[in-house]
Amino acid sequence: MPEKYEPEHAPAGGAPAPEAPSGAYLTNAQGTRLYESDHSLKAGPRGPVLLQDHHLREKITHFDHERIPERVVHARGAGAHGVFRGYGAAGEVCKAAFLGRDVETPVFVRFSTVLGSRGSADTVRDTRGFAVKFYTGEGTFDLVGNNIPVFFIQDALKFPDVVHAAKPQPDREIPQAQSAHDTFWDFVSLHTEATHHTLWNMSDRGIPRSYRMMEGFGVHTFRLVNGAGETALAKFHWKPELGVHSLTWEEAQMIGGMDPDFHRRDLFDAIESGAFPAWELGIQVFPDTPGQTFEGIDLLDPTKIVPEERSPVQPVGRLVLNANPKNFFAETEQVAFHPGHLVPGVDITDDPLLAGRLFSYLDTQISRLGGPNFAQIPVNRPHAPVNDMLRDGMHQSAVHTGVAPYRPNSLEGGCPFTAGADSAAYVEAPVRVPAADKSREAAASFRDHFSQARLFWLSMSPPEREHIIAAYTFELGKCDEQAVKEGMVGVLANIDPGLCAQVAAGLGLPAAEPTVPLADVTPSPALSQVGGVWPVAGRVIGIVADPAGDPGEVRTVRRAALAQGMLPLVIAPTGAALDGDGEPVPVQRTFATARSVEYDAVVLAGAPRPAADAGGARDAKAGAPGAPELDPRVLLLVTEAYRHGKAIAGWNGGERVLAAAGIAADAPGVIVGGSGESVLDGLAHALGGHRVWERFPA
Ligand code: HDE
Repeated sequence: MPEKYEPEHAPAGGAPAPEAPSGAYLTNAQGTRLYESDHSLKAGPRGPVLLQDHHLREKITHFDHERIPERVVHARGAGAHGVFRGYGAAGEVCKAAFLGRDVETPVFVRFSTVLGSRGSADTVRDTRGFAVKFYTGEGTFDLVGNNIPVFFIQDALKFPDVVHAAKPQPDREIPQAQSAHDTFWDFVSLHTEATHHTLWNMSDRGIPRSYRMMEGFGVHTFRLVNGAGETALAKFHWKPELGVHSLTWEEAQMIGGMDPDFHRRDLFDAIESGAFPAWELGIQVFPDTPGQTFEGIDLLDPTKIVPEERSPVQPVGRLVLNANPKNFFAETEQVAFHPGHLVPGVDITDDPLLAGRLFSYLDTQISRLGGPNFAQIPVNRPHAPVNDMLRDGMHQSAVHTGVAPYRPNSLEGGCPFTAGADSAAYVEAPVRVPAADKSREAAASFRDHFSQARLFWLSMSPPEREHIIAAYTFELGKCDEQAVKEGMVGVLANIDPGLCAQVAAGLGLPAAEPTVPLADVTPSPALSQVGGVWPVAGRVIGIVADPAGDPGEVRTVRRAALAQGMLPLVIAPTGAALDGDGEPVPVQRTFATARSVEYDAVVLAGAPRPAADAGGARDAKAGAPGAPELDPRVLLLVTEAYRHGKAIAGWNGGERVLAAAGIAADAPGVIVGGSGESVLDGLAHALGGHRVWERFPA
């Protein structure tokens, strides 16, 4: 009989692992029931604790070992389960079964920041990880990508350098989770292949509004193989159905203080409330020519994109995240991705960055997850049957049978057998390796570090450019070393002299002259986030209610929001439900807990006066001479929302708040008067553009 290890699969939706505790009674780890778990075993109530208390020792010892090393990068993350459904549109270029028409594949996705520790804030300016584990019938496929389509470096050998430079400085371990410090800018100003990625970081892409509203990219060019064995080169893209949307820098900073878990909470709450985030998977396909270039763009260079206008992204399937993890540690923390987890139909290229990753991810799991058997952890178990000859090792949980975990063997009748390409074996594409002398050098095309940064800059709309200038000015302004700032100003001149001049002015430095000819590039409108119209389902709407007003109006607008799939949160002075005729309206936020940055749009369904009681604005006694007519926290909320370009509606008295905040009733993205339903329709219209861009630059 062949030896067989049949893993028990964690079904989609994250069913508990078979080992998860169950039963009515508390037991110790050996299953022995406990009669008491609040007091150590002592020699009398005031006597010494006895060493023989196994329950005490077991509980404390296990607790002492509850932590595992955090990921060296991407330590902070959030995960979710979902389903991927293929469209059957990729068959001509890729034989992978999971891309087949209506084939459904369970997935686990982990989003992350890169630089911060496990407990760091979500809304920092950083690249975001976008890692997807497809549990396909042909084995597990991991697409371990980012929300930025290019990378800082072209060669894996430089990865420790860029990470050491970007992580907190080694002497004082600050700053946490951000690049705004000398060592990062020192490195990227000298290592100019980072210019393109750094520009994306300084753009709005570096501060996403939500994991639900990010694009994802495989970054490297992959090689696809079809049923006839023909190959094509391809880049993977994830397109969010809600569109790409970002925070403003002020919002990001405010949220970092008021809700450091903002993105994690946003993802969890959206899934919990049934607003399932969804993406379309697409591929850009290029002929697999020996040069591995497309219209002059080197496809092996991970600092380069191929503009979508020159090679359209072809949709091949849809991902929906529909279940939250049951246990963060078991699933999100222990999930182990690897770019080398490939399935038949998807192969690698000679991108030197990818080569290093193929080594790194296996290696890192061994130290992080404590040994080589991490594939047996429920979230990592393939859903395809496993029949390997890997044996023993730390944390081995399989009971292997048989005597011949080796090949060839006769004792097990030669089993198990290898498969062929016709029976779904993974067969590497027989690609010719170029004959060349060994050397430590990059291809000449890799030396172009600025043309695509310029392409990105020229593709931005005016408000997006303002944001980029502000981001560089802020980050470089946080550096202490003058030489670092000057060096970076020099780099910016090679992207665009206007960008350079404005950042230099903000730093109080002279602008620099370009040191390379400025590339003549055609902008790519697809890179801009401004101008689209997106669904409003799943967007968060703050509804400010006046308990002294008519709760019926609040109820109407809340229902209208729910009917459009939005996530309405009612904000009132206290948590007491709004009572009146009909069903009471639940209150989710109080004026003490609400802050404008949590909402994508605000509805003022009344004009609440300051409440001197019940946790209201105690310093603003209602009715006192000179006291404000409106609750100052509502004024703050609406002023911020306006400044951040959010849609705002006011009726049922809410117009008065707008007037008091100095916001004109006919300002762009402001909706006044009408019924609860019509107000909501107006709001949805303005919200569909993500922000009221006419209000920028502020
Ligand atoms: Fe990673 N990267 N990386 N990376 N990476 C890790 O693997 C590494 C790179 C990415 O949610 C680590 O399991 C090297 C590019 C994501 O668990 C580690 C190089 C891209 C995640 C590692 C790169 C990524 C990681 C840390 C240069 C986008 C989080 C923990 C050769 C295409 C996955 C771990 C998760 C995580 C190494 C470059 C994406 C150390 C050596 C390019 C999304 O193995």
